[in-house]
Amino acid sequence: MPSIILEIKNQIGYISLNRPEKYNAFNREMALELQACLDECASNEYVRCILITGMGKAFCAGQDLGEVTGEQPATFDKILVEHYNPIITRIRNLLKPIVCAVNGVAAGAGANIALCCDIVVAHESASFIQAFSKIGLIPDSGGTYFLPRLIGFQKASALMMLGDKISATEAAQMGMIYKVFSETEYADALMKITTTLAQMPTLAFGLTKKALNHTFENNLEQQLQLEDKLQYAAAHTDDYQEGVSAFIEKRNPNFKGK
Ligand code: LHQ
Repeated sequence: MPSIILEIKNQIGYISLNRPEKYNAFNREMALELQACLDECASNEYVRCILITGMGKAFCAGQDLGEVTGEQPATFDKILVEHYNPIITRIRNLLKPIVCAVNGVAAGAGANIALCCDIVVAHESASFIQAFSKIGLIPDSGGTYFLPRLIGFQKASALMMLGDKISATEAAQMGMIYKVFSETEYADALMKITTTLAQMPTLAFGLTKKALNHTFENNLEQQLQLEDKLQYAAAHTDDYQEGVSAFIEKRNPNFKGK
């Protein structure tokens, strides 16, 4: 079985982390496969929304610790530079909406890969652990970038040092994730979110991601200039024409993602 499953249907790329017996912990093969699947979703014009989730009970337990403790452990340098950093930059630079559905525990790099996605939702049984301190490491995979920006410096700092297990409900309450769904709501909610996104103006989403990717570095003037440039691009899409026409004609828009 592949350690990552990619299924494309109804204009949605479904990416499933698939090492359930290891709680979907990442080894090198799996990290490279995830990068390849993200590339496929980026270049495949049919795909207009991506959903990342985990098979089995867990979402992802981060690095497969067996891989870093064996006879020929992968070097740390290689792991960040070749495995996790390219995953995070791909997710942020992929100009389509990426939903992460956290189905169970998300620990270490697994938590931080989830947190860099555009919309993070969770099953009520999910949890988030900055597990790094428990094994003497620092948070990586963008954790020190995204978590303080999501929940504030103080809470991020505490979670990173204490390695507390945060429930999905707490995560939603502190702004770490978008929403948590009960077992009965979960499947329908995922379907609704992804189907809606896949029918919306895809190019405008890509431009929105570009704007959001710079929001924490730019000053107001720079961000206003960036919005101006990106809005100009959005205004030259077919979907903008369609959106305005549909409004004037009092009908639902039929966006094509072009
Ligand atoms: C695992 C793992 C795992 C292998 C569960 N590996 N098997 C970057 C730079 C370089 C090196 C290191 O890493 C990084 C990035 C990182 O991600 S560092 C953080 C690495 N991850 C962790 O430290 C988390 C380790 N796992 C846990 O703390 C627990 O397993 C959690 C809290 C995720 C789940 O706890 P439980 O629900 O009690 O499940 P469990 O511990 O019984 O695990 C279930 C199975 O999954 C078990 O296998 P077994 O054969 O005994 O049933 C675990 O060995 C396996 N597993 N995480 N990371």
